[in-house]
Amino acid sequence: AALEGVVEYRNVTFAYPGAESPVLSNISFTARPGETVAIIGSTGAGKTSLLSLLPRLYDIAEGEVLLDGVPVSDLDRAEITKRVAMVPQRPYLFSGTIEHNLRFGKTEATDQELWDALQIAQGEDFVRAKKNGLNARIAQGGTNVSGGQRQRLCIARALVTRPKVYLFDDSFSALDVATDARLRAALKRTTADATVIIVAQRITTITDADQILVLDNGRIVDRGTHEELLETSPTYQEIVES
Ligand code: DUT
Ligand code: MG
Repeated sequence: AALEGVVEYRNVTFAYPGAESPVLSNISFTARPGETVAIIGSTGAGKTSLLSLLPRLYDIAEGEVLLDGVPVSDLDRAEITKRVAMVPQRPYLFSGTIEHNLRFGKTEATDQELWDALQIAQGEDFVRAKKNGLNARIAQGGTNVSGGQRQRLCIARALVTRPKVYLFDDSFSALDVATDARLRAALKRTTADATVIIVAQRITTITDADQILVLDNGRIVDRGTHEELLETSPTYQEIVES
């Protein structure tokens, strides 16, 4: 089983180039196909930094990030992006049509696949409402769509690539509670066999995760399910109550 999408971080310590102290220290966890691992923690805790190491946006000095048992430092980025889709915290759209934006990275997708992805991402209605549909134009940086629409288009873009691993960096924060719930229910069906790592602010987004990692100041201070952490983790309790 070479291409399943097993993610393993093994004792990872990471500092940004030129920085004196690490932003992540001794991070270890495994996320397997069919599992959702959630990462929660205050702003600046290192959540985005942690995700960015899998698609090799940065190389690490200590420890290992493994994809299906292979250190990502031994894989080229094109190989990684075939298996791993990351929806960034600040989703980026470029000047062009909605279709161009959705096909980015997967040019051979059919229109039906684009509409299916939009339906799951709860973006179908607003694209259908546009006069030109998939051919409607997006301005540079996506300034002519709302923040929530931008997030949904970037989620749809990730779905189109049919990855083994999904990384969602706070991808649901601009959505209202009802849309967030619908989107996650649809995603859950679609990503049932995939590995999902999700950074979230809203606790309801992650209560059903198989494992929650509580990140504080670059370290995993607690881990477990929602129920376990409610019992054992003061840091988690603080987050839940805030
Ligand atoms: N940092 C840098 N350089 C970068 C990005 C971040 O030095 O290019 C620092 C800022 C911060 C730490 O790394 O002290 C962790 O940042 P990160 O963005 O990983 O934190 P977060 O948990 O994702 O914060 P937020 O909830 O605000 O997204
Ligand atoms: Mg972040």
